[in-house]
Amino acid sequence: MERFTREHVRALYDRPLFSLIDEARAVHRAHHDDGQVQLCALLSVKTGGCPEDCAYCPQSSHHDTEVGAEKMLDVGEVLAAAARAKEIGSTRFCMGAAWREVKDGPAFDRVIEMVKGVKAIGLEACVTLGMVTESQAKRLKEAGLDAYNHNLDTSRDNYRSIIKTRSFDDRLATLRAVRSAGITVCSGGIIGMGESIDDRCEMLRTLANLEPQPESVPINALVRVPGTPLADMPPVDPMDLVRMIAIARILMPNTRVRLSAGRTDLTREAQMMCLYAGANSIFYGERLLTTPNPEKDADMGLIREAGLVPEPPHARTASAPST
Ligand code: SAM
Ligand code: DTB
Ligand code: SF4
Repeated sequence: MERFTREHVRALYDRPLFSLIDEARAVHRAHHDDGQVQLCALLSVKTGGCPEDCAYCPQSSHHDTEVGAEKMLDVGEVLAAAARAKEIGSTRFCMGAAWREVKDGPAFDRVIEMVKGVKAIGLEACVTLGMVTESQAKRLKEAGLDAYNHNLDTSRDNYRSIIKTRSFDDRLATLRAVRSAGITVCSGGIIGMGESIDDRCEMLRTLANLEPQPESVPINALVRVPGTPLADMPPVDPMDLVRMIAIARILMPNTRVRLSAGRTDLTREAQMMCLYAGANSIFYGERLLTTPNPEKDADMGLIREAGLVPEPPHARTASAPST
């Protein structure tokens, strides 16, 4: 039996905004230190040339964007970026590769070295590498990996209108492999791709019905990149983002909800509202994977004005779930 029904989630979406935020806020305060925000750094370790056809993505070889296929970074370059991320206050370092799936061999071996190096620097390590098998996930776990990011992106019904080269079930299978290897799961999605409200609710419902629930859920607003099929989508209404975050918070009380891509298009006030509604993590540092993120000084200002502090390293005790 699934824990949350379609109707349950849709009823949350249709609630008056302030009532929804009030509930999200209460859940947030009951389960988290509401004065802290997690800062995560992102680095693209293998950019562009991806065989998948994800309509939103500038790195797909199916779209003609300014992002070309690049060589994989060296371990040294990645660790220098990780050290800098730590210096400016990030506690988690997430490395992305424009791969459909992990293939055993030298490139994967290099990722393993990157994970070990990031852990040695004293950061949480996260990777997002496309599909993985259980044995590959076990190798990542042995290297010390804390989290694997693999987004559902949209609802099952809407999936094929966004991605044709893989299925929603492929996505779920990778999440299972990651979970059974003992790595924490980071999975979320994107709004602003032309999806319906029901699609948004269904995406959150699938995430919330996972057992156990993901330790972190990134909520991205589409970054509209010229050359992608979704380049001309209308901008996301910031209040829709607030609603998504509030619902994620209510459905997944212990989860880290990350206000992810798209912040450069949001006002300071809209971002604050997202943090108020239950987001307790952001990507921090001037770049996401291939697109800009707010300046670090602007983010420090935002955090300070909201009366928050960056989460210190290893704030959670060993007995609490590592998220
Ligand atoms: N190739 C791997 C995969 O797809 O899982 C890892 C990298 S991929 C770039 C990671 C995630 O970035 C995607 O699942 C998607 O949610 C997000 N993403 C990519 N392009 C985006 C865009 N233009 N706007 C918002 N999010 C985006
Ligand atoms: C996630 O949910 N968002 C991040 C991270 N996980 C890997 C990626 C956002 C990418 C935005 C477009 C780009 O910079 O290429
Ligand atoms: Fe490739 Fe990931 Fe971009 Fe899809 S989202 S095209 S799998 S890099």
